[in-house]
Amino acid sequence: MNRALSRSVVAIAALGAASFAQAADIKIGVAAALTGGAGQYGNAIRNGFQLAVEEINAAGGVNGDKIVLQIEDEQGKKEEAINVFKKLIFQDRVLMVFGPTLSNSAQAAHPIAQAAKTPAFGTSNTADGITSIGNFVFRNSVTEADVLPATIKKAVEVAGVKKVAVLYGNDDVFTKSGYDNFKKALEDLKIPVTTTETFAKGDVDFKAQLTKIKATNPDAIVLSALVAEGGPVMVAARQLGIEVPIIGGNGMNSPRVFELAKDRSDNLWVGSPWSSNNDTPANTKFIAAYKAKYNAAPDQFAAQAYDALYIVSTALKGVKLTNKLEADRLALRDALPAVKYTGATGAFQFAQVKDKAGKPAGYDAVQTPIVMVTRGNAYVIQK
Ligand code: MET
Repeated sequence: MNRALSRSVVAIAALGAASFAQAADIKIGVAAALTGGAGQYGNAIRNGFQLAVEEINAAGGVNGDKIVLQIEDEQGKKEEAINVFKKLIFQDRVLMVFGPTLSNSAQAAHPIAQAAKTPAFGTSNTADGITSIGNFVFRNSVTEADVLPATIKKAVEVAGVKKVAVLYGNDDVFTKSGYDNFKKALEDLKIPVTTTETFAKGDVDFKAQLTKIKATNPDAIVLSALVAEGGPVMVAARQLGIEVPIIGGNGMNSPRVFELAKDRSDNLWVGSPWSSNNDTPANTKFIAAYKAKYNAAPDQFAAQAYDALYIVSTALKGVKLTNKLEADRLALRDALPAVKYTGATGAFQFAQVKDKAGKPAGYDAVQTPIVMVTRGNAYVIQK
């Protein structure tokens, strides 16, 4: 039952009683890439949300109200993300929308939420500029700008990387932003680039680029890719006898790498606030609950979605919902920035960013990344 309807039914039942406290549903939208090349990420995200909503509702919901998730597949395509956002916001009249999975789609869909004064909350978007869209846009995914310098620095310290080749996807908002941030981090650390090569979404043959890269004899390959292309890049590099570390961005932090690259998946460096080896009480509880429910290990994307729903439910506990959608959306927006929460991904808080004109806009995550290296089909923390 939707909120408006359930309230009025209760009102009739109460027969004019002065006050009544009756549970209502809080409808929240989730736009995730459940199919297509980004499906690996989107399914982990959906699982994280579903686990969190079960736990939150079992523990009494939000001040007695139950959260109901409406989950839609945006297929990792920006046109679909726009359609799904419109449907959730205008037709289903959800309180807020999580997602979409890719920054490429968020850049297209979040302006719709901003214009409709509906909170949009990314849990996996890491490209620059997403939260600059406006003050209804939030994310708890840590940006490439924050993670990549830490990853490169660690690889330089530990693996003695002195010069690198760069390979990136030049037709996607996230892979392009990863490239921009890698470039800046390399300049800051005065690491020379031997060559810069590109590929496009859907490419399957990377031999030409990797052959050029091999000829420049780099100490590492810096790779800004989504896993659908990044997994095959790793296989092709190792097949060509390139054994140097591969330094990846957020797209390469997915167990899908192990499915795609199998025994060619070692020596991949990534950074993230979340690690399966981080044995804090909140993370240990999350991993055990996830395994019990799905009979599979969670990943970073599941962890971020799981924490994101707790962040929103923490904000909602301080909000008096009025059943007037516009007011409730604004009240949630106003309550979110102050939330501090320690979950599976560690201690979290928001920081406000500016828009292109320098005016205060949306909210990014403040979290410390951990650097990890793949070994034997696992991400191992690199101290
Ligand atoms: N971080 C990616 C993006 O912003 C999406 C998740 S897959 C790494 O597009």
